[in-house]
Amino acid sequence: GPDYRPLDEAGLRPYLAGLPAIRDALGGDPAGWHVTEVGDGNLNLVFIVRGSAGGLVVKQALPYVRLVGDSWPLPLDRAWFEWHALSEQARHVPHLLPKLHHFDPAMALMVMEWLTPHIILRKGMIAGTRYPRLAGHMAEFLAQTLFKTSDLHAPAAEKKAKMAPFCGNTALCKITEDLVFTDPYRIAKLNRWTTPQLDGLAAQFRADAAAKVAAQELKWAFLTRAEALVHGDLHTGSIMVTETDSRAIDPEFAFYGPMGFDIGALLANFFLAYFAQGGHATPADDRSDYRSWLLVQVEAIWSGFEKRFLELWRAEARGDAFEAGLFADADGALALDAHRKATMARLFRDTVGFAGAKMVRRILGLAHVADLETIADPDRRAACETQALRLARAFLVERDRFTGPADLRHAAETIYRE
Ligand code: SR1
Ligand code: MG
Repeated sequence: GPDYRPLDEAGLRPYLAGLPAIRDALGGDPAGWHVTEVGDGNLNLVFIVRGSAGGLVVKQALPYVRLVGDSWPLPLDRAWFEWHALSEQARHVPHLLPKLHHFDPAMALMVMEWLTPHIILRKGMIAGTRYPRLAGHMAEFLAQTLFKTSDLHAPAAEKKAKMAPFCGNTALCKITEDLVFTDPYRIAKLNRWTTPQLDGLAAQFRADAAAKVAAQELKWAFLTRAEALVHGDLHTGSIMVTETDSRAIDPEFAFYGPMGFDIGALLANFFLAYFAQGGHATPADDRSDYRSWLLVQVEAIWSGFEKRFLELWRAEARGDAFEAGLFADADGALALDAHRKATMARLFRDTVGFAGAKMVRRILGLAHVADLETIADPDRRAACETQALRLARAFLVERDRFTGPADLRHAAETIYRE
């Protein structure tokens, strides 16, 4: 719109000084505020602004994909989707999100809590840091946000009213539809992999009918199954952590989609980290303890999520799906509970499939992960990526044979050892 202009460090001071509550929160003379641009994601500007009274984060969307440049325009309204997703999630898990202070839709800009001393989880995981509360926090985040925005909890009219605007997040959904579910399985201009050692494997994926059918089946679920408000990009770069605190950030890809997409995205990044750890191993530290910790987290996230989701479903099912009155007798109650467990099993299979798709796209598609990219030796990196792609293919094509997180762990360990 005509009011939009991307801010730089100099432009941010007068802009923020014009917002009385923000000016007070920062404190002191705006000329003395310390401003740094810290965005290291693929799309946006992110500034940390510090004044005498405190610090804040300012995030502003750019009208193009930062990773690629202004040849790839991208709508600014993604800031609207991010703000509204954060606002909805904050109704359910405020303690697992940054606090929100200000939103300017014309500028595609929001002001949020500066999370400090938090770091991006992916960086902590590359360094081999353990986060004892993380799995519990993420299980709670997933269970609460997915259950409470679904037809199990929200009356149909309310859910539809909330969902309607998110149907407009088409540009960001299209990025996922192309980059996650389609491009890695065809010749595409944006595809890249970082060593010629992977040329053969990339060609195999392009010729792999079973993997392509699986990816398209998952894409169809992504396109059609409006189960809940999903974060839409819940990788380990979208989580900020300390040893005791975890916050999910950055839901600009949010829309009403299949629940397994978020859970799968998160678990995929743990498996990528697992194989990448092999590439970061040294003679003094083979990283086996940390690799094992990563797989324990996968089990804890799924198990914690499943337990909490079932608790919520049993205690807070106020939506129009599976109305409690229909199952008031003993037989009905038993049948409903059996169905709840079957639903979790179906959700687990979705999760495994989406995890596979998310792993493939981070190795053969446009946007990669630092866990693997920071392995300097191309032969070692290719070896780790090859292992990750083998597991990803099994997740895609054989997702029905994985019945619980222990199966995932076993499959990852088997491939790592081979
Ligand atoms: C063009 S955007 C590439 C990727 O960055 C974001 O984090 C999403 O994962 C998207 O697919
Ligand atoms: Mg992001």
